[in-house]
Amino acid sequence: MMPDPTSGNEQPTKPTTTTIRGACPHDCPDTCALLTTVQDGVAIRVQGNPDHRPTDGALCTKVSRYTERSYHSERILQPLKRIGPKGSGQFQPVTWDAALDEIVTRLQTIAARDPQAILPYSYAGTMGLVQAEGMAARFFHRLGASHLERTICSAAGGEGLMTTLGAKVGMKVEHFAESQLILIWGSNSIASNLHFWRLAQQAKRDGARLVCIDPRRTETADKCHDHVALRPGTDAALALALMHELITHDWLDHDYIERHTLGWAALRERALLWPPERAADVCGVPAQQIIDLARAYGTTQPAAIRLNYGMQRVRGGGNAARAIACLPALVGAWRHRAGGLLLSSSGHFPIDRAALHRPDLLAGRTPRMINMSTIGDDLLREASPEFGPKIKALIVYNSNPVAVAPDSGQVVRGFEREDLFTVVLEHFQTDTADHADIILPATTQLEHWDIHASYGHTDVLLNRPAIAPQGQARSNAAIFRDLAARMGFTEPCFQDGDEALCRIAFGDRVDFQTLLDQGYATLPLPDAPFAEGGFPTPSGHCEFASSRLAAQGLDPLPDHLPNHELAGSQSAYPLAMISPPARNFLNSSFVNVKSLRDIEGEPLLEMCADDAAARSIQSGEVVRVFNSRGEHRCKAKVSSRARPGVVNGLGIWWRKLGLDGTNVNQLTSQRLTDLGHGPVFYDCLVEVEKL
Ligand SMILES: Nc1nc2c(c(=O)[nH]1)N[C@H]1C(S)=C(S)[C@@H](COP(=O)(O)OP(=O)(O)OC[C@H]3O[C@@H](n4cnc5c(=O)[nH]c(N)nc54)[C@H](O)[C@@H]3O)O[C@H]1N2
Ligand SMILES: Nc1nc2c(c(=O)[nH]1)N[C@H]1C(S)=C(S)[C@@H](COP(=O)(O)OP(=O)(O)OC[C@H]3O[C@@H](n4cnc5c(=O)[nH]c(N)nc54)[C@H](O)[C@@H]3O)O[C@H]1N2
Ligand SMILES: [Mo]
Repeated sequence: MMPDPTSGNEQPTKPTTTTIRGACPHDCPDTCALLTTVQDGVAIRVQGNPDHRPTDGALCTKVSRYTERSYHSERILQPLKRIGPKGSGQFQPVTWDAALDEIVTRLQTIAARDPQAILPYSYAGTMGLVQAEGMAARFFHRLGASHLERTICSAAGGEGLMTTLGAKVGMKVEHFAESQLILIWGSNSIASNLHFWRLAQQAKRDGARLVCIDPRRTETADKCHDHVALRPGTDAALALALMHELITHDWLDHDYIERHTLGWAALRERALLWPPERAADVCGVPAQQIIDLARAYGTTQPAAIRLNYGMQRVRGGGNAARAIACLPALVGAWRHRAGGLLLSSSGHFPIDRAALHRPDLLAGRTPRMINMSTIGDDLLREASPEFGPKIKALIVYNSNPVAVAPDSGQVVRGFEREDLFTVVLEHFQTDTADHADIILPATTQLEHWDIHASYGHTDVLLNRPAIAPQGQARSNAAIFRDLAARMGFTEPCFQDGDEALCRIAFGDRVDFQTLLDQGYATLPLPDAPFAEGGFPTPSGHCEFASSRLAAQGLDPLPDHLPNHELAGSQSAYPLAMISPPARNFLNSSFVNVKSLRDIEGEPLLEMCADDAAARSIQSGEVVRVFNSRGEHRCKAKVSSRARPGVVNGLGIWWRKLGLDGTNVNQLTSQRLTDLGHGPVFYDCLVEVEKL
């Protein structure tokens, strides 16, 4: 649907030129407001909206190239049907009717025996509430398909935060500009949270101290005053040692602790087990650095923590987030609007999920849950009473699991199953699409309606289509509407159009006219949400000790849980590998945009000089990175960005663009985190050798 030219959204600059307000769809905390310039029906430029405060007129390099992605010569513009073996990438065009008919016939046959043999697989290719699960959830609920447990990104940290603070809420991002001390913890903000970084720089200019806590010396670490280069998976030990120092020096806000926290005596006892020397051993950093950091945190106000998900992709990720989330209450940082912590702001948004997703269509059924982070094993599982039916059909949208899910050797074996019917809704022929039986062409953000919450700021954004759908592309919501009609689902909710779904997402909790008029709407929220306590936990306090966890037989207090795969002199795989995001990619999106791929170059493994020398490896040489799960070949880069004992393989490359048709996930494991059933991408031991 094209925008209504009478709506007032367009500002004609030349007779044929319009500017359309939209939202960046990508999985990033910044959720930018976009202005797309359209000339004669062609989008010629995408810019950040200067009126939208969090965006402030600036976009990252990737998204400023969004037109290059949308008009890419390799866009899938018509439905395709597989003609070669699975994974070969050989397809031929078919009509929409033929594609949809085949899908419906296959799904109906499978559903007649047990609809739970059908599994949706989706994540955050678009974060839009409509093109993500808007119509899809309705479709799969009505069908009675298996539920997907969407854990792949933030489940452990999210669960940790919810346990301690009560919800995925925290500081307003704009107030970081006024902080005097900012801990940038598990976040390469310059790469993955650029608009926060601008605020941190403003604080720095006004005298704030910036501390980066990250195993990798990132470009963000380069620009902070201090860098704590701890071993992956040791953040809880660091947080407990910080508490130890706060306690022994009495840098505590006793009044805040007394009135607004729960479980202080027990936490105090736990923290006193963690003198800095003990944590220094575990974290692999000097004890003095921990002592200095504690002094800074204990004696500077306002002090703010920008926590990000990089620290929770390890066995103890949930506990680490819990421990860190205790810190602001101990020093009373929440009293100030520029103090406290932000991991995610997503819990602030009043999304009407019942109206949007219509769980009532389940009609009392409770389908089994399949964890997206163990898709490799689960695709290969036979039917059993515990597991339920074998997975017979997979509908993938907004995700590229063959590249991004852990243990990809196993994932590929699953996707190669000849008896698995796989449909992939995509823009491009990704590693996952290569394994489809049918590929359906999806619209991009320039071509469809959507509405967005954010996990980094607190504004709702509306995305209007700027151009007509390219080729025969249809929006995800339209595709699920078409499928529903052919399946014979007659409930009126399957008639809702994309714009109507935008209105349903928040109902009257957000003023839709404001969204139409300015493209965004700011949620009315207090500046310092917990200045007077009032945490959204069951007790209303910041819960150092959690009775909910105790009731599940878990430790009520946060603790340091060592990695599943802990480096030790006896291990055949002595190096810890982390695989954080590359700056110019967004997970595996944009890897095929040539101008961005040219900046990133090729898949590389960063190693420190000592680890490289011990293996006679020099920069530019091809290495074999391996463990018991598989091997991945790429070039080595000897770099001070890697700390001793840790190698960094920046992600997430398309497998087919790698030297040997693999990427880093060939090495990662399907084990899960302590809380939230999340993946442990950065809890992964490897060995490296020269080829
Ligand atoms: N350019 C770009 N931006 C992105 C993404 C992208 O792929 N590219 N991904 C998006 C996604 S999906 C998400 S979830 C968000 C957040 O994305 P995150 O994946 O959290 O991304 P980063 O902010 O880069 O944080 C990862 C940082 O954590 C560090 N790290 C790894 N292990 C540990 C550890 O054990 N402890 C600590 N303290 N640090 C550790 C890594 O070295 C890295 O610098 O960003 C989004 N933004
Ligand atoms: N080794 C390692 N692996 C990781 C991570 C890591 O740090 N290290 N990070 C993990 C994290 S945090 C995340 S969030 C996941 C991300 O994993 P995914 O959510 O799978 O993200 P992408 O790889 O960006 O794939 C999204 C796909 O959706 C498609 N897409 C975008 N918009 C639309 C649309 O409107 N319609 C349709 N049909 N398709 C669309 C894009 O073309 C793209 O191929 O990866 C995880 N994997
Ligand atoms: Mo993510």
